[in-house]
Amino acid sequence: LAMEKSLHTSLQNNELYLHYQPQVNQDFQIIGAEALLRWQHPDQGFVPPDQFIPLAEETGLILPIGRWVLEQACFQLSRWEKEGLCPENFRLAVNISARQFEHGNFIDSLNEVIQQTGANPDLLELELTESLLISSLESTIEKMEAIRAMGIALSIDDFGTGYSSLKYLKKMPISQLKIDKSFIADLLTDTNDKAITETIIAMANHMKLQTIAEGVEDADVMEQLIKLGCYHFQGYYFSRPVSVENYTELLKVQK
Ligand code: G
Ligand code: G
Ligand code: MN
Ligand code: NA
Repeated sequence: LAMEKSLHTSLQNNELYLHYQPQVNQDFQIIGAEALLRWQHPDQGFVPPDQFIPLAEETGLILPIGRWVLEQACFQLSRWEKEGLCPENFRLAVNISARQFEHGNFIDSLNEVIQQTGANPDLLELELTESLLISSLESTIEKMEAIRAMGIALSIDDFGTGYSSLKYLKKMPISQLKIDKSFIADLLTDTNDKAITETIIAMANHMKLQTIAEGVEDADVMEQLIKLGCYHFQGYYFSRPVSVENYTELLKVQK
């Protein structure tokens, strides 16, 4: 309960901030980033997101917090583009929780943030989890189409760990599947993980969906993914999530 109370005031007290983890192609060029929320608690220090995000979802605080994340990320995206730092086909990915997506105001809120920040929607991507794919199919697809019509891309996060039905996937205006790191960790040694990863990539390629592998921690895994037909990567092998200053520096170095 104390945690809930302090999460409630974390926004006003400027305790939340974003880190950015690079996403790269097979030439190690930065093609994007995932924005990842961080909380520096005044007494408890750093609180990991897998502790406070579920709490934010349960309490509904994910609505104001998620809005703030979207604003921050879009402001930053707008700055990077103005400074000419975004490489071609750059995308900034923002995590959206099911509760946020399903809220009646989500599309309006997204439009407001785009207007307010001057972010280019063509450079923005939303990461959705499979949990929302099981709620009302019709309204989910309608919302997804409205988002796509704005130019924003949609990616399915942690793909393969949730309840996704392939029937739903077929009908959804998705641009990318993000292969969950639990399949990537033992890709070279676990034949089941390899089979699953290979199948996801093959299916995505047939459906003209992009794939990105997360949790890539070494060169051998990257090489195996390339053999399987996945050319976009995120993971500690390339970079941990870093501060906005450090990420901006990486973009400058690449120019
Ligand atoms: O960085 P990592 O420990 O960084 O993040 C843990 C989990 O927290 C990730 O799986 C991610 O889905 C979730 N997460 C991180 N930032 C956000 C955010 O801004 N919004 C939501 N809804 N989830 C986030
Ligand atoms: O939203 P999502 O679950 O995709 O968030 C990505 C999570 O994965 C974050 O917690 C991030 O810190 C973490 N992460 C990113 N790269 C790696 C990696 O190479 N290995 C591991 N174990 N975790 C990673
Ligand atoms: Mn994610
Ligand atoms: Na994930």
